[in-house]
Amino acid sequence: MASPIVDCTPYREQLLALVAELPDVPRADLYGFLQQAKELSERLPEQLADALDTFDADGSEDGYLLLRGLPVDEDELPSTPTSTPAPVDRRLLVMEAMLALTGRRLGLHTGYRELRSGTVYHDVYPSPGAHHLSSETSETLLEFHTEMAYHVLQPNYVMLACSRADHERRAETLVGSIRKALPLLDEETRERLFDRKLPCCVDVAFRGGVEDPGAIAEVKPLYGNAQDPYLGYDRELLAPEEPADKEAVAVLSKALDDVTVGVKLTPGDVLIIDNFRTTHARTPFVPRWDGKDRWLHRVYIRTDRNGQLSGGERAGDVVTFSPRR
Ligand SMILES: O=C(O)CCC(=O)C(=O)O
Ligand SMILES: [Fe+2]
Repeated sequence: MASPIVDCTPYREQLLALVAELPDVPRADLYGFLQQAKELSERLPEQLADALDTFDADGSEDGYLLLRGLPVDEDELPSTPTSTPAPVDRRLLVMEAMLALTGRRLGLHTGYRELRSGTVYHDVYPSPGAHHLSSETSETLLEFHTEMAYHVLQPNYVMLACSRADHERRAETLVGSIRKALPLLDEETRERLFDRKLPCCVDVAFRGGVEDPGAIAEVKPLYGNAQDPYLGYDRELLAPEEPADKEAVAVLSKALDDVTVGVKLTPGDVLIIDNFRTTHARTPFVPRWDGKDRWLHRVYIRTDRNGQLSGGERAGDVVTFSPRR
């Protein structure tokens, strides 16, 4: 089985040369920036390009690809942010450039209007008193979720780039892959969950200011090809009602736990999560609020897999919420 880890240390110089051709202030003209990244993504080191193309075409057992040893800002890295979104004039960080170059090889960077003011690049950093469903949590487990499984324009990939790890290097990003979990499911569970719409709540950003709108979406835990299905699984938001559905979701949940793999992101890593075949989580860690806390950069990528694009879209587009039903 192919390793999910691609050692990128041999490509550092070549990648830095591509970074130098990107605009220095990405948010000043994000469309232009991502267009330039698309052109440069044709010149990625061949083995890296092949790994991305293969992952995009076939996915993998693990459901993720980890690019390790990429170039990173070392001395000049600013303090970990304490607010979002980033200032429009913030200079390009090397890890953001990696998300541009490798992400454009895969598809279209997409912003979500209701999330983080519709920005495309998100800083992921701990924040005191974060909502328990938020990526800004730290000392509590961020539970398993398929990113925006309830959104019609659900991203195909979640990409996380690491500029700083947590001080103690404890935080693990967990990935549970349906290709690994499926063999653990009995026939009855598979049949129950396949193509079955279950009530699903949505993240706070998509609640339209209503504290608890309830399960306003419907999500199929398994769908697509019954032999090699897609997964929609959110431990907090999925809200099955019928006893047989609850039971089947519990079996799926256990299987995902049994196959979970943890990745400790370190500076120079880009983690590409196949958001149609996995669910992911993050284990607790202890922030110090000293400007050097854990700092990731996140983008969402859409591709035409499963009809996520209808034609004419551009990288950098911002889409509005429609719940899956
Ligand atoms: O912090 C992490 O490792 C993952 C957080 C997360 O789920 C996300 O940003 O989508
Ligand atoms: Fe996430």
